Amino acid sequence: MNEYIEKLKETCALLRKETEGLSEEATTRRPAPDKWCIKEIVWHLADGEEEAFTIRLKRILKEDRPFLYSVEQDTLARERNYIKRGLKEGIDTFCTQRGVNLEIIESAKSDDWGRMGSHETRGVVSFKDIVQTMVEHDVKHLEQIRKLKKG
Ligand code: NI
Repeated sequence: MNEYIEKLKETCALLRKETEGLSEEATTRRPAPDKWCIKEIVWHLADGEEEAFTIRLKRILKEDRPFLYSVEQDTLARERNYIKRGLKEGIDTFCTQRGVNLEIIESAKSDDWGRMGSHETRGVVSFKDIVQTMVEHDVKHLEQIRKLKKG
């Protein structure tokens, strides 16, 4: 579990590093009309950190097997016009909310890691599963950003 926490702590700095010095054009270029640009990925991470992960972590700790809703991420990216938002603001928002989530995760007792919820699309998930999903989600989107930079 500690290795998950270490991974989750690294993402904020990696996000800053990977996007440092990129032009507006580079951060708003979609590889295909229906694919996200770097700015949309960053804001997806920022909003998802709270709207998906904070909510799930808190509810699974507090409630008895809560039903956890999935988030319509593509819809949100368009509706909220992520591409028009600030990149730095998105990273700052992500980093702040990651701090909140790390506090929740680090203050959870070892028994809490086995608490269960029922996710709308994934089925039965534990607190640990959610944390692992966060780690994998970071890795996936950081990789996506690296690929987009190469063009
Ligand atoms: Ni995602």
